[in-house]
Amino acid sequence: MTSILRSPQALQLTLALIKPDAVAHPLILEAVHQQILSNKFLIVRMKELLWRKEDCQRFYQEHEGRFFYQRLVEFMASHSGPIRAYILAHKDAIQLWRTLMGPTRVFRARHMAPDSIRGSFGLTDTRNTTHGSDSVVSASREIAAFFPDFSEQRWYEEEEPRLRCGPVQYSPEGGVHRAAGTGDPGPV
Ligand code: 3AN
Repeated sequence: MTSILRSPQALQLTLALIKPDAVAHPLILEAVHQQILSNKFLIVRMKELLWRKEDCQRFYQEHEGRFFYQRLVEFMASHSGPIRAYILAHKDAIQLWRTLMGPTRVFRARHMAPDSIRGSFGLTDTRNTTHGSDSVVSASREIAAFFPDFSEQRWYEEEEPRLRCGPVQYSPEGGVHRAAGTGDPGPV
């Protein structure tokens, strides 16, 4: 695996997913997007996609054999509708996004973190609105699974220093942040 040199101050990346039930609901989708913006994440990439069953199986491989695995894979696959994937950057992206999501189990989320995303919008333990990477290693693997053309190494060399030092512009049309005033046409 390629090792990536990061300065101590570097922005951290995480993969965030909005699950099909929430993407299908425009008000929930917008509320989650606004939470991302109001918590000062930088949206590095964003896309909506239909997920093939084989991709879901690979992604959730670590849960194979658990009682909820089949249900989870079926739910995330394309017949439930599109999912939205984000690469988010923040100094503490992984932990911050997981805190905003709240606990995995919805009854816990409702009781222990009622204002969290899952506490507010989660329907069941499977339909729990969002996903977030749980470590730096998972984040790299999950980002590569959803954004195969994205080079983390190149991003840390070229985009991260400009985004970290600012100024940064948010484009509501594209739904992503860019370093401002560089003439950068944006990610390719
Ligand atoms: P998280 O998404 O909070 O990191 P993981 O990675 O342990 O949780 O689980 C992946 C997904 O599997 C969860 N988002 C949830 O939909 C489902 N899941 C996990 N644990 C359970 C459970 N005990 N019952 C039902 N579904 C579960």
